[in-house]
Amino acid sequence: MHFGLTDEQLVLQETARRFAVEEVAPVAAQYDQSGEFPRHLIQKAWELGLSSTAIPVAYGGVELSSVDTCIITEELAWGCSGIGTSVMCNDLGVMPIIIAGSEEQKREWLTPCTAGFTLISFCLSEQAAGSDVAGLQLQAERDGDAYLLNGTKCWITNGGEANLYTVFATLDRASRHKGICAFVVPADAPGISHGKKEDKMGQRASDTRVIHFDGVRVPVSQRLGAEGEGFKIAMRTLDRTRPPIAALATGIARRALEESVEYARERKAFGQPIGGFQAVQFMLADMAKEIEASRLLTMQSAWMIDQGLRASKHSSFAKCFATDAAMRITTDAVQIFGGNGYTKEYPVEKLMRDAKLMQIYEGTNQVQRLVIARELLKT
Ligand code: COS
Repeated sequence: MHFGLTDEQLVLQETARRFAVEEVAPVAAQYDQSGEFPRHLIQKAWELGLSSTAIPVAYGGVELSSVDTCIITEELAWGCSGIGTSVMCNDLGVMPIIIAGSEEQKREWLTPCTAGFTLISFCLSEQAAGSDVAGLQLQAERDGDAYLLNGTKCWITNGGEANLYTVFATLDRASRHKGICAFVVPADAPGISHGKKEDKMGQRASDTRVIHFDGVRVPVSQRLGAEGEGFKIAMRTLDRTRPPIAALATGIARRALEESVEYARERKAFGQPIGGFQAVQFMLADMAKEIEASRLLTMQSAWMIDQGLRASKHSSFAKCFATDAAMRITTDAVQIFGGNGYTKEYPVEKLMRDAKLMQIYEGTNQVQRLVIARELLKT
């Protein structure tokens, strides 16, 4: 066992870090305030090979390992997790095709994603089916050699910007998870429309929308896997995409610690830098300790995925631990900054708002505990 990065991984980390420091961090507050989507930056990340990282070389992709992807996402989130989420959303979007697509489907749908800048969204959640995926209601009705999709998806990252969607719909709601199918659907298919960009508390640069499907005709050839396999495709996707979410949280937390250390060195109270007081030192020490633990859990789960091992429990360990840690760490960062921390003049209130989403998306942390407990209790 060794914990070092390879020379290639160090280069990758340096590329992502330079992009985060030079291009993302300087504009993070601006996009947070305006809520605009920084499309040119997302495109730049794609051009640097920092997006759609899981697409195999056979289809023109960079085919990075899960560990590599986590190295990138931590750096991007250090700069801005809203922008990081928008960049990494492509891997979530394409994962069902990588996992369940036939050779022909992969050639047809993955190759264009590497030939030119493409955004892909994962359309799973619905207003009444966020945690309860088996309860989703988007209807897929067989119509000759196609399916007609009707219904609405919610909280879709990059929803209004994407060129392609992977969509989960049910043939029969009463069948719960056994009725769900996965489809790949171009965003310009007739019958697709989207709502306004959600006005979110944090990660405001990322585009989050409702997507309506009104009689959208999807050829049978665009179904991924067999009828009824959609639920398992979604679960296997999330097993693979939760470690990068943990890495995003680690990036937010690392930024909060770095800002806090700098502030604790400079800010004076009672005649000395506040870093001289145990009250602040203990908070900094706990932050640093939790960041290390977050990264170790993240990398372990990513490594398991790279070894082809089933990583549901470990992905949930990482996602749950790292995102809860990021919430605590960013809250403590605001505390260390005191009154200044509560203002938009300083960067830590944004980190705290951004961290909150990490405990909710890609499966709430309550769902992660459910996954862990079920794995522990299964016979
Ligand atoms: N990989 C492969 N198969 C899996 C699996 C996984 N990770 N997890 C579950 N399954 C299988 C089960 O083995 C079961 O198979 P059988 O029908 O062959 O027995 C089937 O899928 C149903 O599983 P389960 O009974 O656990 O389903 P539930 O309806 O109880 O749901 C949770 C389980 C809550 C864990 C699931 O709905 C979930 O992850 N929800 C959160 C969704 C989420 O993360 N949303 C975010 C969207 S992206 S921002």
